[in-house]
Amino acid sequence: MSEYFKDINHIKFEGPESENPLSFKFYNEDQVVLGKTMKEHFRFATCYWHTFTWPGLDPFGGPTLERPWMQVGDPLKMAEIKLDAAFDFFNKIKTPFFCFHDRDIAPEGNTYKETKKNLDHIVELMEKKMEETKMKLLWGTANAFSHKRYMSGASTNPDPEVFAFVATQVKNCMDITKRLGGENYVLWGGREGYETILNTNMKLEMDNLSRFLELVVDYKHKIGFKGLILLEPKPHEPTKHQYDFDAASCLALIRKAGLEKEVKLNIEVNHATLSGHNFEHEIAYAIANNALGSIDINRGDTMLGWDTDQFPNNPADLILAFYHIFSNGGLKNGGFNFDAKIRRQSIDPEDLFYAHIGAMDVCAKTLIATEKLINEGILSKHIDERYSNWYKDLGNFIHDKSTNLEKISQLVVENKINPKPKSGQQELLENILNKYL
Ligand SMILES: [Mn+2]
Repeated sequence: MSEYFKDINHIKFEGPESENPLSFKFYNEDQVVLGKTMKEHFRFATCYWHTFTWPGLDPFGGPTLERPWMQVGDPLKMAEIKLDAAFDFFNKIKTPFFCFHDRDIAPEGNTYKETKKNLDHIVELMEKKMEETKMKLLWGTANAFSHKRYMSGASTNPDPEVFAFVATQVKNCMDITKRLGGENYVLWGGREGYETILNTNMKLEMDNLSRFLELVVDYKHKIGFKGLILLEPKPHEPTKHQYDFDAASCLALIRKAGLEKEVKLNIEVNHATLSGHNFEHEIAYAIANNALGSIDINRGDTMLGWDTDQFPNNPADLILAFYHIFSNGGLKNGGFNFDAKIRRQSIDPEDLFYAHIGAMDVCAKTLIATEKLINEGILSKHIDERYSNWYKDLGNFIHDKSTNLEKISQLVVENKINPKPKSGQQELLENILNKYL
């Protein structure tokens, strides 16, 4: 047990009537919903970066979070204290998984060799902690955006030495992820984009990104890593034009590399909203293209134009995405990772617990509503009916490969086809959805 969280006990399900703020009101890990327990459906993960590494900075202010492992001292010793606190937290909050970037868990050294030595040291301790706590790794990833060497991109950098450096970093992080039994490996581009076309060879940068994906998939097979490789869409931030803007742009990159069977997507709520879509759009788009891998669950703020990464707190923001996820069989290798951070004024150890408890409860509440929505089948009935003519004569005729534009035109003239507009009934459906919330 860590010193930092010593006053907090294991969080238990106590039901909606409980007055204990350090208990689950709706998340009951053993409760069966849609044929599986909540624990099996969500495969919740706590993230290492926001929860243990982020010091409370904003663009105008310095650190507000004075964690013991953020004090001045030997960086490796600090990483050990952080590891202790992180595993104590995982164990008490009961997310069965966690996720990390290589730089979250161990400090960067002066040389690559030194960095690797630091990482190996922490990974060895982490392996023991995982064994003790039965905690599992949902995915690992490499931080290829914080260091200044990546200011002009990682695999899309104009300098091939940076490409080689990030390739080495990712190779090492894939090795670690495999060693720790990680279930997936995530590539978040970070700075895979550009600021101005004035100094950018876009074709070469995109070719290099494609080459990078190829190398990563090739290495995955070489080491026998069984998990999925996931690409995480994010628009803007940090670069003005990101090549991995949204699910559609990521799929274009994946298809360019011919890797649609190998690389899937890690969809994040706040990245979806920043791209001008909503969460359900990105989820439905990924599902329609057989590309949904995993989820970073959080929320943005409609009044702030940046990635605020707040914890989810409203079932209405989640239910349509959940409806699509769970009516399509749910996540398999993936999980719900809390890529979310507390506000910088939430400086107490308890605040980290309140944030995760609230988010897990909101997800549980939404899942229960989603079960009803799926089982009562009202939405699916409306959609089936709206598209039903596609499964009849004309729809079959259009899809028949021997049909061509001439034959279609002929049919329209001969049968005097004259389509009549039909209501989309959006307001009716919004009212129906409201009943479940
Ligand atoms: Mn994310």
